[in-house]
Amino acid sequence: MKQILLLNGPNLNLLGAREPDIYGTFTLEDIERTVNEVAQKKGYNVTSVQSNHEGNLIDEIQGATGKYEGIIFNPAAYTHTSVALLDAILAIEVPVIEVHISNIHQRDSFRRQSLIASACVGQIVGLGLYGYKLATEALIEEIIPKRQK
Ligand code: CA2
Repeated sequence: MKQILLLNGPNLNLLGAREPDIYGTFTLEDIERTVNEVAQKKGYNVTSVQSNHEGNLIDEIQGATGKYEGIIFNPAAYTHTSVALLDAILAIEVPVIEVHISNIHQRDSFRRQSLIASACVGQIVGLGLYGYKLATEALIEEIIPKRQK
């Protein structure tokens, strides 16, 4: 079966426990289940990785070539700081969709900039859990098939 990588960055393992006004009440497990359900119905398998460590995220991205057809990525706070993640995405051919639960453009000024956005095929913000669902559909229905033409 074709494979997709769902990659979540630092502190997203705390979802559901704190800051529900910003991030909602769903958990990381809910995200992983949702992405899995959508992907499985369309014939894709999902590998889910959450890490609090920048280097682990980079290792996952570097290892994606030949393994995954696409990546759904919420780099959390590293979105706003990591040139290393940008470089890792630029180094692979695998399409990456950037997802944020909150609308980063409505928040603190330092959250308005994404250092990885220019290397991603698209960005979904502010739609909570639904954003992950949309990213899964977009990858499978639109992005991956177009690349294979
Ligand atoms: O909106 C998003 O998805 C973010 O990527 C979430 C990051 C934040 O640094 C980005 O600016 C936007 C933070 C994730 C932390 O998640 C928590 C969840 C519950 C309790 C504490 C943190």
